[in-house]
Amino acid sequence: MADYTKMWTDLGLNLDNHDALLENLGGAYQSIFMSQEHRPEGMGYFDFVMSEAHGLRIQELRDEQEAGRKIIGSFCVFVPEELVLAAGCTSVGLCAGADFAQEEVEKVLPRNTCSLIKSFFGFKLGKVCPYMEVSDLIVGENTCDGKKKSFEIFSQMVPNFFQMDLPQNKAPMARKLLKHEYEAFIAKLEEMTGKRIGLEDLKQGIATVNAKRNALARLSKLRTANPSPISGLDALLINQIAFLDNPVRFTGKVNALCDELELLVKENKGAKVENAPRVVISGCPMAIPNWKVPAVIEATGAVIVGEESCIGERGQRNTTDASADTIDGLIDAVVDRYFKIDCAVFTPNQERVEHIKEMAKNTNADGVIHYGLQFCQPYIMESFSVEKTLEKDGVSVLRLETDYSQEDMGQLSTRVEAFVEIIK
Ligand code: BJ8
Repeated sequence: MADYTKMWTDLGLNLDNHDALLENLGGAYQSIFMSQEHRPEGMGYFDFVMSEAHGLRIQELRDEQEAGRKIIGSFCVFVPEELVLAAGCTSVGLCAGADFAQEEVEKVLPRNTCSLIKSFFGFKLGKVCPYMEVSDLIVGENTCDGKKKSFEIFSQMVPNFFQMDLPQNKAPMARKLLKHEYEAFIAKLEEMTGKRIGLEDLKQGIATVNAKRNALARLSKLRTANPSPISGLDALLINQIAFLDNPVRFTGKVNALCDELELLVKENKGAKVENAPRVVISGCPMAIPNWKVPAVIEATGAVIVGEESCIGERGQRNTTDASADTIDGLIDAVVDRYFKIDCAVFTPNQERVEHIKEMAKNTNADGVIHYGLQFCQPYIMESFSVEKTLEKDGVSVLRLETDYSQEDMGQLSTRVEAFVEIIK
């Protein structure tokens, strides 16, 4: 990586903390990703993006800012990238997947807060996240109690914050609320840019995001092959990078990788041996660099064939209908697409269990591992009915509850190994 010290200093990062984070991240990446065998050549691009995630990509975002674009940071797949792009802005994901500055965090948040929330607070307090610092606007959402209450505190730590309310059920009134909130978000974006979003802008925003989702759907489909042509770790990495990279370039690279994977499938070549135990992971999102559980699973020789997660299928499935010829019609189409997301903050949420069943069937999975972050009530509570429903259908389920620390690695490995033994 080139020397980005000046850029990081200008962004207000704490250089010592930041160096420590990059060193840890680099070490974890080498041992988890680069040690894998049979990686497709197309992963080279994604390795490069990761190596430059705090360098070249941030430089690109700053160049975009100089050219007049605004950078919009967010923490949830309910914040529509289509609208951000239509406003001539760029969207970046801010969820973090590692513990940082935990002592400082526990001065402002209760200890029994999920790791995902503690992590983005730690990245802010430790001044180590260039994406947060480069963002012109940060969007928080009212989803789980942890997020909505912690955003009350977080919003005081950043210069420009926008709170989006979100429904908690799928009733017609709830859809109206979602539309209202998306219109308020559009108004905020227009106020920031000083420009009205036009019909063609919105059509283009939808087309760009649809193309990205279609490429990721193509990748998901290729993983249904036996042997799967790509490891679950690499597929997760691509889904994580989807929140950071330029969407058009990213789509091109995912499609190029899929071309290569199609050839591997034809040649019966896989990331793991044929008939390796196949697992679907379901539950809380896994943000960079949260690779702990997938690494434990694939170290057993099993292959992860799908992620029922917002960094994965739940966040990326379904495209937006771009056929309307009015702005209001297109906003309705955006609302319809997002209203289908079956996050566990919704109640009732039977659709999610049905989706997990469907994914397990379509990917020929031998079992489902439910991943819940400690203190995440929505997903951990829902994991009981997921387990019950799937097991009634003959699908084995392992429920894991963990955090971002490495302390439970031994226990996790033992439980996962035992589960893989059962399903193989
Ligand atoms: S749409 S999953 S991205 S809210 S792990 S912070 S739920 S206590 S992240 Fe999410 Fe949007 Fe839903 Fe998806 Fe709360 Fe649970 Fe923590 Fe979580």
